[in-house]
Amino acid sequence: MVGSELDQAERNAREIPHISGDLTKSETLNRCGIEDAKTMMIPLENDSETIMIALATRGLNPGIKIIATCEAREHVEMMRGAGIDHIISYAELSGRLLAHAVTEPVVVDFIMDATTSVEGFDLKQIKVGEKTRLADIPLGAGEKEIALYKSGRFIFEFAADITLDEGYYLVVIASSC
Ligand SMILES: [Ca+2]
Repeated sequence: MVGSELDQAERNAREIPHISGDLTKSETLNRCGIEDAKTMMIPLENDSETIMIALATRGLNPGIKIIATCEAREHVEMMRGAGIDHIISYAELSGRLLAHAVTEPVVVDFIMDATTSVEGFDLKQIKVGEKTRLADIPLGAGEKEIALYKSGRFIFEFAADITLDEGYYLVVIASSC
């Protein structure tokens, strides 16, 4: 993780390797070993800065996975063009939540809870590394699989004794209550 505004204490607490610095400077990108990195997260509020950093990052590491936030919906396509793999659009997200809040406020509460690990329940993913029976994948106390995912599709109907090939993911809900 790299960023000038990341909460250092939180990063330390979670033991996530991190470097602080100006992302628009190649010195920072080099210092964080961008050429060997697997993932780049760009949580900036300035879309043009995000695009600049993504282009610089992609140039230094063609195989890296880039995740970024997007402030303006009309920049999403541009960000895709800049090689950003996963774009989180606040405008799109808040628009959807607002629309849902009118008719389905419980669903909005569910999404809000799911997106913060501080309280309530949590959602997590488990990657299936090799052919495994679903029943043999160990889950913690209070954890339950709610969906399977493969090749861009979620599967909600599946047998408890299904055998999963490599490439599947489990979406797991973790609740302490
Ligand atoms: Ca939560």
